[in-house]
Amino acid sequence: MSHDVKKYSRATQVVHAGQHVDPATGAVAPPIIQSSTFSFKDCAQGAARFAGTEEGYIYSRMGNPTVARLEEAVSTLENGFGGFATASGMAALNTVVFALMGQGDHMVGTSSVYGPSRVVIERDFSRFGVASDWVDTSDIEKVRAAMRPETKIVFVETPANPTMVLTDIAAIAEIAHKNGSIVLVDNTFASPILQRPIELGADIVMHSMTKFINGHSDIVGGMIIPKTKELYTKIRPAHYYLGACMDPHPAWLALRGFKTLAMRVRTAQDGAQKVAQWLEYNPKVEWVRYPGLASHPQHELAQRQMEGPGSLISFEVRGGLEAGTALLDSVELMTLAVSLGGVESLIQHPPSMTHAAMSRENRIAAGITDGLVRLSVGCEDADDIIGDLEQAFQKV
Ligand code: LCS
Repeated sequence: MSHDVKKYSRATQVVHAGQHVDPATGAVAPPIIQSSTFSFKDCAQGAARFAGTEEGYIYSRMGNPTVARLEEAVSTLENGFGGFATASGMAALNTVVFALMGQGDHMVGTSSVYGPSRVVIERDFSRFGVASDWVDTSDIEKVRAAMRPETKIVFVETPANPTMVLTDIAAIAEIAHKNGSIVLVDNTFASPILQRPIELGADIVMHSMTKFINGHSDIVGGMIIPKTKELYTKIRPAHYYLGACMDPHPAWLALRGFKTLAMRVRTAQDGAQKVAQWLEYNPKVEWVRYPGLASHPQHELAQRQMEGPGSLISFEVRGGLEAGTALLDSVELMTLAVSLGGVESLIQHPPSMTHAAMSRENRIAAGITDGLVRLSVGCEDADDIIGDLEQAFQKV
């Protein structure tokens, strides 16, 4: 039995959503049901489960009790209709496209998304007849102009990786829905603590759970949360057949990490605000992009659409690529690594790392300049992070 947890605040929901005392043992922490298959009491039951006329588990690629708790937890926070946990964030995106798009269909996407999310559509799904256009979705007129009658999905990442450009989800939903298109929002950077796209008009939310939802840089995973039963039903067979399922063990870790999502997001955000302000006053910094700064071009949208600016910052060191490299090579407390949203601060260079698969031309057009540095502020004391930046900047 599930709790009616939606009446509580978000911080309470993350602790209790998908969590119920195990009826068999009374265990407070969820059991890891590490089984690939589930027995039927007789043939009639097996047939009924396959036919969908009886609830119950069959085979873990099609559903698993531990994974189901995580799906319930994240879907509750996002206000969706169920969820599909996937082996990675990329598997979540690929499953949605595999489920809903085909020959002759068209996608409009945010030009600055996580590099591989764009490359897989442009380079790989195009081989199956899926066309796409990638525009600055913060400019509504550009989205309007890119729409075609065959546009099936408008894919928005906000805040965008790594430019921190924001897109007005409600405005996009209005344009998309008039055209009969579905809005897919990658909510990885914000997490449901700071932004709930379905409440703003999105039809499907996806996450790389590798990031904030798990929060401890120790698993890879993804999640798809549809808004409606109709979309849930369309995605379900694709999730089985693509085999993009998540295993129970990493799901259990993500469920454990999820309980502290609210406190981690808020702690990291408090630190990021201080770090961003410090960077803004640093004469060695060319520019800083953080939604919590008044200098962010969409500071007002951040305040309207999000419950906080989050903990990712992008900036450019004066002196461009060479100076940026010197900074990255000099950090001590922070770790030079890709990924984000963990308790530890991570710093990286998107043009040569996370977005290296994009052409330089597409990167520059998307605002990913050669010297851009991305910082994922973790839960360390902000003064220690600033101290680390201070000593690293001395070497620039
Ligand atoms: N969506 C966003 C916004 C991401 O940042 C990533 C990964 C993905 C989807 C894909 O998720 P994955 O398959 O890795 O779980 N972003 C990464 C990054 O910025 N650094 O390393 C991975």
